[in-house]
Amino acid sequence: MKIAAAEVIVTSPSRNFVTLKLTTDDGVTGLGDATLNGRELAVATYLSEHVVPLLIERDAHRIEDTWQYLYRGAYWRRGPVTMAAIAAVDMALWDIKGKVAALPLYQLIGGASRAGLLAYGHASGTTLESLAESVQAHLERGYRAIRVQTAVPGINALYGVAAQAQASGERYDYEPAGRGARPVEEDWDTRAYLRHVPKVFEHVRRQFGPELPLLHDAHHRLRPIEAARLGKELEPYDLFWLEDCTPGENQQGLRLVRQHTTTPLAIGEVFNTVYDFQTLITEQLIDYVRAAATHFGGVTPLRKVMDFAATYQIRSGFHGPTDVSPVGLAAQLHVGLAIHNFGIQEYMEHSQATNSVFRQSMSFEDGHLHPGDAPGLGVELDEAAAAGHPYEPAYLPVSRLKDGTMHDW
Ligand code: CS2
Ligand code: MG
Repeated sequence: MKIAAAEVIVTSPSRNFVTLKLTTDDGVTGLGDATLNGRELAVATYLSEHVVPLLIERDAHRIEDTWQYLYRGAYWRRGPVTMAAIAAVDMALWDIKGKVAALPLYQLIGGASRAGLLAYGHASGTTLESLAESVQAHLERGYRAIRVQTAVPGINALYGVAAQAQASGERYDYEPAGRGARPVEEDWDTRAYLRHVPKVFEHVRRQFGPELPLLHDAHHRLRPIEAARLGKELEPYDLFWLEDCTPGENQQGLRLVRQHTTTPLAIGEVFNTVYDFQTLITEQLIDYVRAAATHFGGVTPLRKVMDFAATYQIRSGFHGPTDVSPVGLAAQLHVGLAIHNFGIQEYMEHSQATNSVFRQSMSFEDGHLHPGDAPGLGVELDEAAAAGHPYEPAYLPVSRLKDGTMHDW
């Protein structure tokens, strides 16, 4: 079974997505997600100019060999553009293999280890009251675990707080920065943030009790000693995890954080390969692997990093924002269902427009996700609908300190 055609499809139903569609010589199709938020066209071009020509005539069954060919065969390895492109090929080949076998992907990689995947949703608010309403709305939707983000007095605009989306009746900001040729600028004040966040969790715990798993994302904004302080001050509120407390590049910095706090740590949504996790896993500096199938080279390496993590009792917490397409989400739902060391799955629901372009077999019931039992990944792309949503430039915001200094993501 040979790869006969490969097509890169860029579509923008609520936000931009890059999808690779492979077709075999006997007409089986497979989809892969190559979406890299804010750099979508770089991956689309990498795929169409440098990968698609290499795929034609290859044996569609040789997933591992194709992965190694694209990874080891390029002199300059790794990086988000390269790894998102390889991810799309890997996912599409797994999708094809599942369709040929007439089995959902999770059956090909060991079968289900659980009935469904505990998912967390994103509650946020500009005030403690609107935050509580958002938590309550998530509970009513069935969520059994909730990420909590709030506005901070002294910071004018803060990423991850869905003020506009709530006003317009949508559950989330599908594109927090909105569309445009340049990123919106937000501000940041670490001391104001550190003063406010523990009070927020005190409030939420008092109102919603001790059982509900609560999570928080610091979006890489802190220095190690600041993250250590935040983790320590959040200990009374028993967080499920504190995410991206520091930028992941400074891996030694996590040693300092770990020395001071028992709040569980999750890192890795911007990581591209197992090497980015090597120190964090072997030194047990994190508790959850945040990789996304889409930015980590696909299903094949995601399973491998989770086996590596399992030997250190580290669990999964795969990245599931709306900029991971339904195809990428499906890939990680299959992996999460099959592996033993699943932890939790992030779930930011896609918009109706996105769901009308990508038809999914997955379900969300009683706080748990399941990838469904359609063969392969279980996602179909409506190409006519996709064509009705052309690409538009869109960027995440950037943040600056009060004196104008650019701050970390
Ligand atoms: C966030 C993401 O879901 C998360 O944890 O950090 O919304 C992230 O900011 C975006 O995926 C960036 O594209
Ligand atoms: Mg995050």
